[in-house]
Amino acid sequence: MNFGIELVPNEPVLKVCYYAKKAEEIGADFVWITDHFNNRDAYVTLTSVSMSTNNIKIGVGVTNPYTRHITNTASALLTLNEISGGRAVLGVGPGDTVTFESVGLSRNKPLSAVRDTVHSARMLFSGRQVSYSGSHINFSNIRLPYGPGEIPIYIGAQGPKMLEMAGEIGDGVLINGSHPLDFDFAVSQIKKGTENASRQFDEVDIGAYTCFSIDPDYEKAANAAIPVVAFIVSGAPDSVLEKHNISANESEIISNMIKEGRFSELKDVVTEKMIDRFSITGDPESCEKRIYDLIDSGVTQIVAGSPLGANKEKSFNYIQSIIKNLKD
Ligand code: F42
Repeated sequence: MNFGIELVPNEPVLKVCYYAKKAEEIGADFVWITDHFNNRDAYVTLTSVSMSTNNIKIGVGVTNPYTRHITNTASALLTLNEISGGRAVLGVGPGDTVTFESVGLSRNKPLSAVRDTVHSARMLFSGRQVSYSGSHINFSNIRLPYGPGEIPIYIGAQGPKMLEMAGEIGDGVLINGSHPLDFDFAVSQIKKGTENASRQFDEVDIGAYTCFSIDPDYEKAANAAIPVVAFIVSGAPDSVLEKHNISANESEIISNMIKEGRFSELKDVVTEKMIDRFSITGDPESCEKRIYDLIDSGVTQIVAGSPLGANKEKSFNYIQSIIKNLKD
């Protein structure tokens, strides 16, 4: 069982490094740094994180095939692997459409783009001279001489086809979800993928990339989770809303509030049920119970993501005892 901490570089890099060091100290196995161009750069942050830590695996969680070419991504990962002593991990997904739209990028053929990325990254990581011809990625006679690097590749996935493909070709999968209902389906899709590719199911590390908010005082934990849950509900596809019995109308109201910047009003429309379905929120005991529910659903890596808690510093202490119980 692995435990990861997601850190979003929307605050100064040195602060992110401080929390990454804390993640290592409390026994986490992975620190995942998100990749959005409107936050601080993921690889600059990862480089700094690698210099501030010693053992924890450090992953980009997740990059995409559209804003960065695979040759740049592979070069960054091999460099990170070199300076971190072999701790680099590549997470790749189809990317976030909202940020793409603002720079005129379209998420063309996402499935093939992610598949090409995984295959060509493995070739580039080999350090040999390689060529690749896919439907999204093409290059010839490229050699990254600072390889080889044994760099695991995780796929960020929600959709049925992406999940199945992650089972076929991923070393791991990162699923944005916090509730067992999301994982029953996801795990069966991943299993289908491993069977298609004649792989063992336990070759794939199944990560729950959760919205996590821990505090002995439920109200405080919930208040910290509300903005993140609001973003998740507003961006969730109809199928996901239906699964959790939340109407498209409720989602639209939240979406409009976010667009209009009415953040202080979100607490009136984000319900306790939404918080329950789209986050792990509550006191340490109930958060720990939710983690065990996810493990029962087949999850093998819990990633505690934003906001972590009402008080980030204290959250690490609560998470530490959960990790200790998990590992004992
Ligand atoms: N996105 C970011 O930009 N930055 C991050 O840091 C980030 C972190 C992250 C962590 C975990 C995680 O699960 C997701 C994360 N994301 C992040 C979001 C991620 O990049 C994706 O947006 C998210 O995972 C949603 O992906 P999805 O699996 O739902 O895939 C979408 C594209 C989808 O529609 N998938 C369909 C499916 O069934 O899986 C497949 C669609 C399909 O078949 N497309 C065809 C094809 O060939 O690709 C083309 C169809 C056509 O149009 O012709």
